[in-house]
Amino acid sequence: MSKPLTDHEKRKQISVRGIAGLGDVAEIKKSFNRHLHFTLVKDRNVATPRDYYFALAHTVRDHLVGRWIRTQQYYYEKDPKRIHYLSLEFYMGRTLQNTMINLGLQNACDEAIYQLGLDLEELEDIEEDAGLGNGGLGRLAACFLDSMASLGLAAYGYGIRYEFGIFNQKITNGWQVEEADDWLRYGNPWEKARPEYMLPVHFYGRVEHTNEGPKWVDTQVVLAMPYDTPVPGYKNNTVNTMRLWSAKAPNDFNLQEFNVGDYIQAVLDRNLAENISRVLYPNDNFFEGKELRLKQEYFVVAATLQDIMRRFKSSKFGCRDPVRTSFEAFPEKVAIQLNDTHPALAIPELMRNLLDIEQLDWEKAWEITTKTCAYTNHTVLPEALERWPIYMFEKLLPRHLQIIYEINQRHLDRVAALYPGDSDRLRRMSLIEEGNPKRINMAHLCVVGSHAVNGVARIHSDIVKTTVKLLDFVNDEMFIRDVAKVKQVYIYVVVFLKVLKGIFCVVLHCLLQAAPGYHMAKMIIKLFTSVGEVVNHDPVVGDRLKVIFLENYRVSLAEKVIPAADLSEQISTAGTEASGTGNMKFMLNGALTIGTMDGANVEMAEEAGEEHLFIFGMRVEDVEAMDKAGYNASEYYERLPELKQVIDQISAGFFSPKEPELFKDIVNMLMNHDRFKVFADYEAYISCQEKVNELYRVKWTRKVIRNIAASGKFSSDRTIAEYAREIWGVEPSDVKIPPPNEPRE
Ligand code: D6G
Repeated sequence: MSKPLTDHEKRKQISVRGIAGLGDVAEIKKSFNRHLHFTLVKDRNVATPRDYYFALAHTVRDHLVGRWIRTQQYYYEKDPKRIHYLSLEFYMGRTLQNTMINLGLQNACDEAIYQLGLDLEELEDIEEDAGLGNGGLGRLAACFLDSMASLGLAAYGYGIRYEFGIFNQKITNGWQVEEADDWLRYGNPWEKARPEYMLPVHFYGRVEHTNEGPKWVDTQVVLAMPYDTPVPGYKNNTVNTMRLWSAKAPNDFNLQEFNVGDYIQAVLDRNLAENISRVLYPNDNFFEGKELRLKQEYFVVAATLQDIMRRFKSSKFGCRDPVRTSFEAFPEKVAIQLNDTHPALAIPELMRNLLDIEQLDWEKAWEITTKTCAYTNHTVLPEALERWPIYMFEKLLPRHLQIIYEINQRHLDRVAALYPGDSDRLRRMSLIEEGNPKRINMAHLCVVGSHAVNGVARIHSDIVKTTVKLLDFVNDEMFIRDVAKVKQVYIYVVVFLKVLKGIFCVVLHCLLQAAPGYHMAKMIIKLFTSVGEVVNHDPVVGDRLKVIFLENYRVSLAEKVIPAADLSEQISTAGTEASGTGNMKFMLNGALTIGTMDGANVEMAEEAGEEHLFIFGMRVEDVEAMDKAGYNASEYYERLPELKQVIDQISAGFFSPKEPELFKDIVNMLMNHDRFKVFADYEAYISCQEKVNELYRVKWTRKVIRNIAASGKFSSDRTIAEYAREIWGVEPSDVKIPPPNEPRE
């Protein structure tokens, strides 16, 4: 019997990475050893695996630097329209492998590391995930940065450099326990701190009315320190920048009039200011309404807009002549894309800059603002919509509140002129919601302040247009006369560059990460693991069926799980999932989908043919009809003996014998107030699963091939090309960056 191949040999055989030049290999080895010595200050006797990872990361990073500097120089020379993607989340995952692939270095690194007696995959596994996101919204932002660079767009990602990203999930006795994600503990070789570009961000204070107009005074200042991460395109020499802001207290923080003499306390209090960028809120699709979160949202927006305006002013089209400041060309040179309402304050902040600092009149400032900003809506679930209490703005952002009031007044004047006497319409369309407390509806602010609004899947765009309160704006021709606001720009999916593994396993798509404190989600995880305990120890099925909860789901785990999956469960009640992102990733990687006609499943079925997916359950119209007629869970419980048995078992403690009442909240929710109406889809789901069973291994692989072949639409490159043309008005690859070391034009 021949010796099994090592991982390195297998990778060489697959040879998907091309042939490494000997010169490249020798250069990488040399650079690796140099970094181990000079950067890590270690020799091979004492170096740890992490030292080797860092030495390799620095080696690969060196290959980015020339291209990065050159790309940025080109942007100043050619002055293309710059695209700014503002997001409170960038779920980047790991960087090393992606960088090697995009620079065409993977084969050479693999060989060099092998010759050094080390293993590339082992080193790759040491890298911490940059977990600066909760899920789909943050991963979307990460994929978009990738695609914008690959398509040669002059793009920037702007966000927050959270010191702690999404928590690490541990499962203890079947329960979720959160641990802090100290991802920067060992340093981050991919980022470059830029203290020289630090900017002030103001909070609190009051508005003073002067002869030159309103002035925001007596504010507290926090500094925003940028950290730049390179974003390489795929083999095109483009390296864009993701700029993440970190909060720093000014050196005189708390040392002025209030704290004279209490130097130690003042230094300790610096933490209060620096807490702004301390931690990512682990809320996916949920609005918590905390003041610290509002500070985060303004912090990123205020720093980013100063940066954008500084670049515009230094551009050819901007205002190099400080006397004849012209912002006419601003929307032709600057696009700002708002990833959900989280950075919505960009709208009043741009207005404030143009009105109070640049001294433009309202009409001009408003025209520039709306032509510059575009908004992507991510959900129609009411609990996720950001509605900030007015009192928080009064205290934290008093000038912005005035501007929002003015935007609202002008907006309602237009509505009133169009629909005289329709006070109910005025109430519905207002940016300010009456009530106790009064609130600002950030989605309304975004729709009114943007030239384009899109959902993340076609069905979602349609739902945003037709059922949400936003309907009032977007269906009104008068309000969309400038630009067609709602466009059907669909979501993306990242192509994970992983070879399909020949493993056949059914991954139960229940990779939940419950936000801490979110009681029901935690209970569901506990139920899941409890069912696993019973099933996995069952004498009959225990060896044939395993229920496994994959702990700490994250980008790097998804890269392994998704290509290994056979069946992808996308089973949201129709109309509730905006798009989904896992659905497309599974499809691209050869899993078949069992799902409802919801989110991107609709377009997946359209591309592959509905017969090649396993579609079941209510359609949006059925759900709407049921909403009108009323949903009664007991009807299904009484009519379907199998369902009744499942619920009775959960209620009676079959899965929690020591604590029979443990899951009573879940049962109560399902029986009495389940707004997702899951029992209504139960029967269809079970019979569809039977179809899945019949087909498994018979005509399965043929369907897999059809699905993969039909999945091209769900590449983020396709989505970004559409955003570029339809929202930002730019052509992909307008700017071509020459290879490094080539003489400049
Ligand atoms: C990145 C790359 C670096 C560049 C810097 C500032 O760190 O080469 O000089 O960004 O770029 P601007 O923010 O001035 O465009």
